[in-house]
Amino acid sequence: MNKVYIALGSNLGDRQANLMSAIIHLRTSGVSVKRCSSIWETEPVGITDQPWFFNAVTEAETEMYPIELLRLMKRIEQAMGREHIEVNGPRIIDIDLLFYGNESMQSEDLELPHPRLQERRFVLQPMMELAPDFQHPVSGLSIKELLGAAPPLEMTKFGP
Ligand code: PH2
Ligand code: MG
Ligand code: MG
Repeated sequence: MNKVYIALGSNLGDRQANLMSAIIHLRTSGVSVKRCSSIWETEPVGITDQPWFFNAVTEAETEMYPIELLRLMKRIEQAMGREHIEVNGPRIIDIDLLFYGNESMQSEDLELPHPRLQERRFVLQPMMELAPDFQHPVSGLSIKELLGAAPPLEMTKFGP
């Protein structure tokens, strides 16, 4: 089994239901989701003129190869009705592979670890709840250290 960290984001429709639905899709397709972070409501990064996001990170196990997992994640996005109108624009659901064990790879379709995670407090903060000491396989820095160095972002924990 391979341990993976998957980031979820939504800023259209019922954002909480969309995150839950993505987890159910993963679970029924060979991805054993073990633990989930809190949901965080986060200021949009990049295109700032769009609704705030709900973001969460899950820890999961799978027998799938990275590229199979990526294709599954894209299929789930499609099945949930995601439309690609604008790069980094509003979306019902975004499912991103952050880490696949300690794998590091670069292909046309997939880069591991996720190339922009160090800049993104909206993935580092939720992952901090699950695995603060997990080390980035290339830089060797822990999630805690990466979070300490990440640019500031408005975000609050959603729910109790
Ligand atoms: N995803 C992006 C771009 N900007 N901002 C926030 N707060 N959360 C996201 O999930 C997000 C983003 C591209 O995938
Ligand atoms: Mg993304
Ligand atoms: Mg994506």
